[in-house]
Amino acid sequence: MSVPTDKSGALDESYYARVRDAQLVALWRVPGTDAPEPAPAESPYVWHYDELIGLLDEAGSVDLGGESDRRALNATNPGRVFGTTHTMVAGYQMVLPGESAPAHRHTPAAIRLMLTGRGHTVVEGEAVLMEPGDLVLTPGWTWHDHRNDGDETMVWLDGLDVPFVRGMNTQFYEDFEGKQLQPRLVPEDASVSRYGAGVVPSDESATTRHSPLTKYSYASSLESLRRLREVQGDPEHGVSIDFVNPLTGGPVLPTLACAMDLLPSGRASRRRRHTSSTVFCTTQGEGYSIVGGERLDWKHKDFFVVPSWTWYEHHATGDQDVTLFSMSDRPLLEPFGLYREQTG
Ligand code: GTQ
Ligand code: FE2
Repeated sequence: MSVPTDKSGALDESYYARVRDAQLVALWRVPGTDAPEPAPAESPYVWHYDELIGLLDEAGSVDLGGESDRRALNATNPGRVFGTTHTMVAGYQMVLPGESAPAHRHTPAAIRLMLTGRGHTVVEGEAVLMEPGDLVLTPGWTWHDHRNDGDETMVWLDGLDVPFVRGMNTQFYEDFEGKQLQPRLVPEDASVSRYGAGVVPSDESATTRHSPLTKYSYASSLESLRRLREVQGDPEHGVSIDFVNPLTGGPVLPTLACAMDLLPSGRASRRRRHTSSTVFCTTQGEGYSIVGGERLDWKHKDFFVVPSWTWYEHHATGDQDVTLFSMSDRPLLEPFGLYREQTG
């Protein structure tokens, strides 16, 4: 605003009180109105599996009797009341041998990254076998239940777009009739048979906003990363793959994108930042990341958050090559021209 030089005096507090009483705010007093770039409230943070498994175990021997029939501990960013970022929530879920979590559906979409044990998630009648490192999708408004039919405790990483969906006032939820497990309608891993080999059935077009492939197995992710590393001549900063909808090449879910990085032992990733926020989970190896100037040490099964527009880089320090799974909210930004990234 150009200010003529003959203006004098100032507004007093009674003016601002009257503005407030009229349900208004003076733009010239709104913090951040002229901020040149984002300054997220969220902090970098790491959650360690070895520390948290004790807390999950304690909840394993009691009746939870609460709002959810899921034994899950959601990670709260130190800069927030709820949510690991402003758009996503991540956390560990535990299902004991013989236990199940009854079917329900909700508009928030979820991914599962299997960490220990073996069992099934059933999605819209398709039972999907989950083994460590596997990525399983339970897209928004699809019926899903979980069952541990093995003899080891199952723990996986849940990742959901709940803060985004609630922020848009669009959360809907419903229990499956009788709060039971849903019937199995197609053969086990049917979507892997149809879409899991880099080919798709002829004449099939996308009918949903999410990937029709329910599971991306760790064995095939590792194999893709190995081949990519070889064909790219073992690049200094490792290699990365995006999990995609095989019918569109787009992200696995309309709100969440998933990827996996391979960082060879002793190497470091490029330094980068982007307007999307990211949750990383270590699927193999150990190392540390520098996120917004803070060092976060991690090993197998630990997860950490990189807030939006925050510089980060990863270092693989152990003898083993590192694989890092990640989920991000990038699909929420790209359609609106809000995705930006920098490397350097
Ligand atoms: O397993 O269905 O962490 O509905 C949060 C909401 C897990 C689930 C969460 C959920 C689930
Ligand atoms: Fe759910």
